[in-house]
Parts: sequence; C-alpha cells; structure tokens
Amino acid sequence: YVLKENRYSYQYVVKLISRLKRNQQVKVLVADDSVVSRKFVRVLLEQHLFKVIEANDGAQALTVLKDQPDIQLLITDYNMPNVDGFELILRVREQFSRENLAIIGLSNDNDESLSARFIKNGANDFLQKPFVHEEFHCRVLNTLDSLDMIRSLWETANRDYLTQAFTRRYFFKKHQNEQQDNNVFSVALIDIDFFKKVNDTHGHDVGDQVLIEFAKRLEMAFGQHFTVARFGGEEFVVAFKGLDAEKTHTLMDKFRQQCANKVIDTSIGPITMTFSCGVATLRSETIDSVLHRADEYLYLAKGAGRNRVVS
Ligand code: GH3
Ligand code: MG
Ligand code: MG
Ligand code: MG
Repeated sequence: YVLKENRYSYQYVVKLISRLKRNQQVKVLVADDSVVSRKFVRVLLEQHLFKVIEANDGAQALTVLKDQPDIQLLITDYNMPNVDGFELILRVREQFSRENLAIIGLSNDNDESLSARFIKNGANDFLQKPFVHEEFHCRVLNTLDSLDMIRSLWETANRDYLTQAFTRRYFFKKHQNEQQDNNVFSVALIDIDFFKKVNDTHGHDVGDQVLIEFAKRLEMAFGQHFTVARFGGEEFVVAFKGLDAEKTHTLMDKFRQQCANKVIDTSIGPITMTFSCGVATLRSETIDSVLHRADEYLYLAKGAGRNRVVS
C-alpha cells in the first residue's frame, strides 16, 4: 500500500513499518449501521493489519466491548438505530478512559458542530465522511500513538523500572484516602535482611537479581488481591485492604518462611535471603502514620534478630 501510493515522507514510512507488527495485536471495533461503510473501514484497517471486529449499532458495540475489554480503538458512526454514536460514547466512557480505549467518531451528517460534540463527549478524534484514505490512516495512527505514549508515561510513573513492582507514588495515590470506617486496612512494611552484604559479596548486579526475584515472589503471593509496591532500595510494602493485623501477620509469616526456605537462582549460583516485616492496621489516622507504626514494628523485628514479622 505504501509503495503503491508512493508519496509518504521517509519518516512516516519508517514509523508505519514499525507499527505494522504491533497492529496485528491491536483490536479495532467498527460500529456502523451501514454494511458498506463498515466493510470499507474494515478494508482500510486491514491494510494496516489491524484485527477488525464489527458491530451494526451502538447496542451491539457495547456488548462486544464488554466481552472483549482488550479492544484498543472504537471507530463509531453517529446515526445508528437503538444506541447512536453519542450515546455509545457516553456509555463507553463510564467504563473506559481515553487512555484505555480510544474512540474516533465518523459521520456523513452535514452538521458542522458534530466534530466538537463528538470530542466533548469523549471521542479522541473525529472524521467527516467521505474522507481521504490517507487522512483516515494518519488519524488512526496518531490516536494509537498517543495511547502508547500515555501508557508508557503511566508505566514510568507507576511501575518500578528494576522490579516492575508498583512505585511508592502509585501506592500513595491509591491508598492515601483509606479510612478506618470504610474497611479494615493493614500494611506490611518489608525490608530485606543484610542486603548490603549481598551487594558487597556478590556485586550490585546479583543484588539486582535478588530484588527482581523477591518482587516476583511478592507479586505471586499477594499481587492478585493486594497492592505490592517497592518503597525504596530493598524495602517493599503490601497494602492489605480488608485484612486486620492478625490475618496480615499470618499471611506475611507464611510467606516469610517460604522465602527463607527457597533459594534464589542468580548468575553466581543459588543465594538464600530473608526479610523482616512490620505489620500495622489503620486506626483513625492517616496512611502516613500507619506506615510509621509499621516501620516501628519493622525496627523491632530487626532488633529481635531479623527474619521475623512483628505486629
Ligand atoms: P538490614 O538487615 O539492617 O536491613 O541490613 P541491610 O544491609 O539490608 O540494610 P541497609 O538498608 O543499610 O542496606 C540496604 C542496601 O540496599 C544499601 C543499598 O546499596 C542497597 N540497594 C538499594 N537499592 C538497590 C538496588 O536497586 N540494587 C542493589 N543491588 N542494591 C540496592
Ligand atoms: Mg449511520
Ligand atoms: Mg533498608
Ligand atoms: Mg535491609
């Protein structure tokens, strides 16, 4: 297609080619009551290797989105029976933010205010039908590029680069408003024992491998239901929403034993590692002060000989 048209800038072609492979994983939902329109958009999208799914009105589009939440782009017509383009967007935005699902509106209606209304209602972009093929492609690619950019910014801010655990920033954003009356809420503050020794004996790189493996273990044990974050260096925190100190203590102590008994395979061979942990439950206080108390218990755990949980 690119060669046939033969009038793209070199940069655009490079960008396009680098996207094509990724596009094969990108699902695009096309909602339009006109079969001709739908097939036409499908052909354009398939030229760029997207996976295309069709819906013949807004109601069907909503069902498809519910079943396939991994759809990244919705291209929707305005005039459709049952649920029209505007209503569809409003309903979709109740569940999917602009960062998670991009929407491009289409219409052959002559109403000039349509594009602004589409965008105000939550569309990322709008195209008037009939459109030039190249403009369609450009807008689709730009929209997906912004989605990628936002995701990568989100990852940078919220995921620790070394361990892929959540960051301290994410932890506070998510839990800063926890209140005692809403829910029981406990925190476990974890600090690896004698970690400096790992670095000093085996090198920083092996230390990194231990951190990565430890974060993986935490994620495996608690990540599905609770927030696991790297708090700093070799310190981690888990937020146990819904669990009191006793239950949290029991869970953490079981995990502690498992960790202590399972060697970590590193590039210089197997290494054993233990951690100490302080557990505290939220009272009528801020998240900072419950963490402070957990830190005091952690300090006690260290003082009492390490490799233990104190609550
Ligand atoms: P303690 O049992 O008292 O906690 O002893 P410790 O040696 O673990 O205590 P300390 O907090 O003094 O040491 C933490 C070390 O973790 C110091 C620092 O060099 C190391 N560290 C912090 N971040 C990283 C990292 O990203 N990679 C590696 N390899 N080491 C790190
Ligand atoms: Mg229509
Ligand atoms: Mg430390
Ligand atoms: Mg330590």
